[in-house]
Amino acid sequence: MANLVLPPRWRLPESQVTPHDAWLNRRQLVAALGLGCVGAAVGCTPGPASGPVPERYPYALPEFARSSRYPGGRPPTVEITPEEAASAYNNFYEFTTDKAEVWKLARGFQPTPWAVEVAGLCHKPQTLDLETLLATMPVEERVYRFRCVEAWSMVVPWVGFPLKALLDRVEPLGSATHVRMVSFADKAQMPGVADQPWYPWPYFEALTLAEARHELTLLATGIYGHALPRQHGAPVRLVAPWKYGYKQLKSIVRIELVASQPPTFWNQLAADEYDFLGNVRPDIPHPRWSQATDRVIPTGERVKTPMYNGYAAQVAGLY
Ligand SMILES: Nc1nc2c(c(=O)[nH]1)N[C@H]1C(S)=C(S)[C@@H](COP(=O)(O)O)O[C@H]1N2
Ligand SMILES: [Mo]
Repeated sequence: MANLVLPPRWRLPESQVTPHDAWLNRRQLVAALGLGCVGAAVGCTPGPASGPVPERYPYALPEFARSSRYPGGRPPTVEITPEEAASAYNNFYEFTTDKAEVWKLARGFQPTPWAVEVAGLCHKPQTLDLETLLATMPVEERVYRFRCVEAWSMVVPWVGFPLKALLDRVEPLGSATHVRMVSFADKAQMPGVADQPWYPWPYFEALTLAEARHELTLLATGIYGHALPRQHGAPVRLVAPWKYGYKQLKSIVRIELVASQPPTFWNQLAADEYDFLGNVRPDIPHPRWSQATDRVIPTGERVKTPMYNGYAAQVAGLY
């Protein structure tokens, strides 16, 4: 993809970078480049044999998606969270509320075959299977800072496509104002759904149509240069990096254009703790803790949380 040009505005600010020689160690670099998967189109295994990186990814990204790196190379100085750390510290309540256990309990989840239904207020409602999405959507890599409302953060190399590309395809009606999205939920495959019946499954979230069409908003189908492991929301999940993690729902099965602000999972459960917008605002404390700083995974270092998680220049115009 030599002609793929990623505007530098997606790059993380200088304040979050480290000198080049302090970047990924070789083991992480091998994993990040997907070298552990060379030549294997289906059921490829990652480089590191030990640790919580799953033995097998649930599906393969097309070769072009796995190799669509930044032209001239990924920004070399960004300190990307080691994959072993990101894939072993997850929020995915459909499996468990224990972040360190999600990857283990997710092993029984079968994310293929998969289809996403795009419906509601649009001219061309349609259901797209995973293969069609991967083959026809403009998949690229984006390194984004990720911030959970619980005040921890990571830096993640997502592989995905702009949600706008999918919305353009169904041609929203002029009356559509919001995009409602729904996650998969199955008691048989997801022990957290079976064990926590008090939650209003399936998980549901929403963006305004303007947020959904924003250039930063992705549907991720991969991470670290390969398919999304189950614990990260295989095979397709939302990424909106200026918002808290709870907005970024996983394992999406339905996307619906609607004409008013719909209820959302955490906002419905506790509106005073999880507002609809879920924007990263270090100046607005959560009722039970400050949002001014966050804990970097896995080092535990405390850093100041930037306004809109570092994307103020891109999204301030939305608000
Ligand atoms: N379906 C679903 N999506 C979800 C969640 C969830 O419990 N279920 N948790 C959210 C929260 S709170 C966070 S912080 C992120 C975590 O994403 P990660 O585990 O891929 O880092 O997923 C979000 N998406
Ligand atoms: Mo979160």
